Amino acid sequence: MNTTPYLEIKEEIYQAMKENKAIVALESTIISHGMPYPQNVEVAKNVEEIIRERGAVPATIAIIDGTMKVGLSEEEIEFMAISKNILKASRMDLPIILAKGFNAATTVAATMIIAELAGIKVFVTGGIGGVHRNAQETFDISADLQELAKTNVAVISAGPKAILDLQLTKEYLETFGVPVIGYQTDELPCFFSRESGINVPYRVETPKEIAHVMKAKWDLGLQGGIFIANPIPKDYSMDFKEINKTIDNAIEEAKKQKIKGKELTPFLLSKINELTKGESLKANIELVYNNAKLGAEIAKEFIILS
Ligand code: PSU
Ligand code: MN
Repeated sequence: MNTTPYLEIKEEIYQAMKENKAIVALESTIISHGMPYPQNVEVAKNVEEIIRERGAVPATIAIIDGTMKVGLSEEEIEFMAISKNILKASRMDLPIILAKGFNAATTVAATMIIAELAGIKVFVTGGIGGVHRNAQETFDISADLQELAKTNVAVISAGPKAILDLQLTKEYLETFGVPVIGYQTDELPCFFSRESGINVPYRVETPKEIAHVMKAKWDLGLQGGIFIANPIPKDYSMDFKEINKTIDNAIEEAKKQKIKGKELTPFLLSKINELTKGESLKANIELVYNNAKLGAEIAKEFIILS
């Protein structure tokens, strides 16, 4: 189904929309740049399955040959996972990638834009981008945060990635009026670990409450998203101090190799995976599954309210 020359919604998802079923958007940067092969394909498929098991419809989003695809076939998921020449698309990249007909994985920011164009309100990811450490000098602040400030999609993640400056990320979200909600937690989870030493402004206990927050925000006409921080399950949570040491080493290595801009996050994730001998990847996979479960429940509750 083509709604604009740029957007293509998979038939199954288009049908689900007509039947007012719960739909959950998923990003593709995590597939193409966030995880190594073959775990990336496995995770991309399992996440969809988890969402289906809960009675919602998954919509993995990516750009293929310059078309924004909402919902991918198995072959397309494999293509995004295996192909070496996939770009990483954030807001700034979209016009060029569409005009030139490139292939690109979508970050949180780009996935939010495309989900909103398609009318999808709930989006599940691993961790959002944020204010990088030392951003005072580098100005490296993920466009994900600005997107949360202006695009009406609820984003479920395991918190900002621990490679970031968590306190500055929290301040930035506050300045731009983005509700930050801890799901069954008072502490801001930070991707690999449940703890960070930083409080969340608000805590909620149920998916239904989150759906009410979404409805209240958008009923008021308040522009922008909602950030739901869902802590990684206890069994997989890594020790905050330990993982921080590893992150410091990875950041040091990035500095040495002069890695900057959009290469930085994928570099750090893969370096940390190497340094933890695969432990961090295991955690990353589990937190994504955990977010998918919550996302499906929120999407179902929101359908009831809307
Ligand atoms: N979550 C993961 N792995 C990832 C990302 C999120 O578990 O690779 C991606 C998201 O797509 C996010 C991006 O938008 O990292 C942030 O990149 P940057 O810091 O360059 O904005
Ligand atoms: Mn950046």
